[in-house]
Amino acid sequence: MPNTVYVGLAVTSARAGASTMATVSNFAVTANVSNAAPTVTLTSPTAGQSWTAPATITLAADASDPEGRLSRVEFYAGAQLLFADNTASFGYSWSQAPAGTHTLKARAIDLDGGQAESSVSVTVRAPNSPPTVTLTSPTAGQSFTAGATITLAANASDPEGRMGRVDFLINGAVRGTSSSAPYSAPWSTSGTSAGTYTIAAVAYDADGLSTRSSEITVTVSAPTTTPPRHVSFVASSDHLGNVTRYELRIHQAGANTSTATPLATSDLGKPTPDAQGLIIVDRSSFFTALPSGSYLATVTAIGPGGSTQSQPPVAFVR
Ligand SMILES: [Ca+2]
Ligand SMILES: [Ca+2]
Repeated sequence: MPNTVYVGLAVTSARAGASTMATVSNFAVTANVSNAAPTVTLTSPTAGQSWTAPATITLAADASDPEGRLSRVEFYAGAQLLFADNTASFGYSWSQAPAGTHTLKARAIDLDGGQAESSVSVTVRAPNSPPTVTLTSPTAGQSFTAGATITLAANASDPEGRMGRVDFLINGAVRGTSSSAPYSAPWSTSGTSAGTYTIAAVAYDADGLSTRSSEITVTVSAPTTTPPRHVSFVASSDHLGNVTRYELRIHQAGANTSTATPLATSDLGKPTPDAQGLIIVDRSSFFTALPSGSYLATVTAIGPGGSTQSQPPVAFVR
């Protein structure tokens, strides 16, 4: 409600000759003593938003005054005035925002001394650092037999405490992932070819940085089996009359031993059968020389009239 208040006394004077004429008048103004405060809402950022330093934070506010006498909107970080904007739309881009928790505030001020505030709390994190990682299992130079399950394990941590996951690489390819400490994953070597393998761990933090551990090498060897030593077979019924020698023939498992070409052969000669008609020949060096694998064995009796192969073939593993 407008009131008339006396706020001053104006005196003007004019020199006229030797005398001074003075005019005195009461000076009256009207002022709206029931000024309504402006309203303001900080629309950006939103409460709880976070950045990684150095951050650029966009501040924006909606503000108005019931009397339409808005003066400006001031933006603050804590007590620090960042910017005073006297033109809508009200905003400010705060660059190089330092790490820490900041109370960001918009203060609207009208031309009549009314004001209002709106604030949010946001976080600027320290610049991100990559995680650290050390492969703890297996250890360099360890040997395993194919079929064994090898435990892949690593110690990993992030300076910001924001670990993501650890990947385990075998020969550069991810073969296991662990997303929580203690970081480990099993590596089944069933079906793995014999040879050397490089192993490394890669730790990822939740903010996109990663670190690769140093690499180690382990050896995977073929399953160990004891090779056969002897060949034993029943002598041919033609042993005395028509057989000149016997031949041991080795085929890959699954081969047709009647038609396939043998992988290896060993001339057994013509040993003398025992009292039961059995012939036993030591061929340990021949079996030891075979590559690891699954095989079929037959013995063929050979003579001038032809040859006869033992049936059925005998399976063995080297
Ligand atoms: Ca006002
Ligand atoms: Ca980090």
